[in-house]
Amino acid sequence: MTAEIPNPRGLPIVGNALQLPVEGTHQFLADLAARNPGGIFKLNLAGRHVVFVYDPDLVAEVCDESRFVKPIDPPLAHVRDFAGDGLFTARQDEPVWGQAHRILLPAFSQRSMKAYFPQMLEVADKLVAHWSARGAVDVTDDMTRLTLDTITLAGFGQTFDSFDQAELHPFLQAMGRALTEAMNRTRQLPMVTGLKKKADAAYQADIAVMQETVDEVIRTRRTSGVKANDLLGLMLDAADPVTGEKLSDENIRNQVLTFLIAGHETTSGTLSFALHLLLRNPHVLAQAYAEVDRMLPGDTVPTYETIMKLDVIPRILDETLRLLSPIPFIGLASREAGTLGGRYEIPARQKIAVLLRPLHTSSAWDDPEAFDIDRWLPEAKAGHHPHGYKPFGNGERACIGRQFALTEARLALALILQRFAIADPDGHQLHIKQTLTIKPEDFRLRIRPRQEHE
Ligand code: MNH
Repeated sequence: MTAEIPNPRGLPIVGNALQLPVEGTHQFLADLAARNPGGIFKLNLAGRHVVFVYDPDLVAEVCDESRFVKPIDPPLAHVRDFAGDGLFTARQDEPVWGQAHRILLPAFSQRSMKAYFPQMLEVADKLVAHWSARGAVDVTDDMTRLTLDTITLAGFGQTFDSFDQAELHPFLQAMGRALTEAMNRTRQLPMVTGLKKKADAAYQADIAVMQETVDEVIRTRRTSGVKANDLLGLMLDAADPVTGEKLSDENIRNQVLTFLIAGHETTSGTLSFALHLLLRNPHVLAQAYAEVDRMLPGDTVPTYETIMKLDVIPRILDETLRLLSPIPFIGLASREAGTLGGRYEIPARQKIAVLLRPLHTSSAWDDPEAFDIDRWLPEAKAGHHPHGYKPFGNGERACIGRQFALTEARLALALILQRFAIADPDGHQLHIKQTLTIKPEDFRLRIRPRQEHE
């Protein structure tokens, strides 16, 4: 028996595209998911038919890499305007994806995380120093300073000194606008995009700003003569063990730009969301303080080993990534025609979007809306649906920076809680800003040094 995939009604030609709000697309899709409890629906977005899935059994099917592959469709096809054939936006059939993946993998081994730790600590200390001089802070901006400086220092051996600047780095402003434009273009008919000359001029200018930043990073390393084993060192010098080829200059530029974006944006969102959720869940915050006081009493300097032994803080991060995953969806496409769930017929090259929040709060979870870090205890984890949680994506195209992000985020949270009492006296209302990823907007926090008051 075959069945129709539920399809909320749209207008002719543009289909459902006009129903997609500019801001809050993730909320619109989450609302549709709530109204379609079967875990699947489809939309016609200006002629692109997309099937949205969030039932964990259906997600298990689309995560089968023999049947589905990551396509570079909008919005990623637009992100490719500036990230080119870097890892994130390379097509699966481009040989350079495999070459770069094999060349860069050693930069993300456990050994490398240990090697990056002093740099991660150096930047986290700057955040602490910055906060120590203040009573109120803009959380999302400072988390962005932290994560951007961490990837540039650990990955490329350079620093943007973001905590010394009142404004966020020009790279970030250009990136934010370019990502927003990439999302706008996803919602427009190509004809409309072609008519918007001013938007295109601004887009090209922002891309140029990002590329100049990247070229400067590469030039600085090349002229320094430094031979380092970090991310940039591997990009410049290492050969692919399989083909023996090195990355081209053009591809290195795309990789550096990719890592400058992918290497900070989502980690910054995760840390901001974690602080938001801790303030909403004081009993968990108390557990986190207790852990920090036990493992890092006084102003003990954290070591890599201590950070790896933390238990409460990592579970806070796991649970934050479940409820507020900074990447709202991952895109896939069917290799061949077939059926989903044994009853929904799909053609070859069908575009699929896995909606992460609806997946992460499906009925496969107990009390799905509760912020409960105990679901990440080893005994409880054994009962999870194997495809119910995908904050880092799937398969070969899953996040290469996962351990980097988690190590950096554990350290940052531990240091913040070691040093500061945090409060949001006005009860922060979560406003989410969406570009390609989501982050809290206007999230301000009251902080005071802990030692003096306790
Ligand atoms: Mn990351 C791919 C989530 C941190 C570098 N990342 C992905 C994907 C998700 C993701 C989801 C898959 C996207 C897709 O299927 O289209 N990443 C995260 C999250 C965090 C994160 C939630 C932080 C928390 N990512 C990082 C960090 C780095 C990084 C830190 C680099 C240091 N991520 C990447 C790269 C890819 C990627 C590179 C593309 C990998 C590939 O396709 O080969």
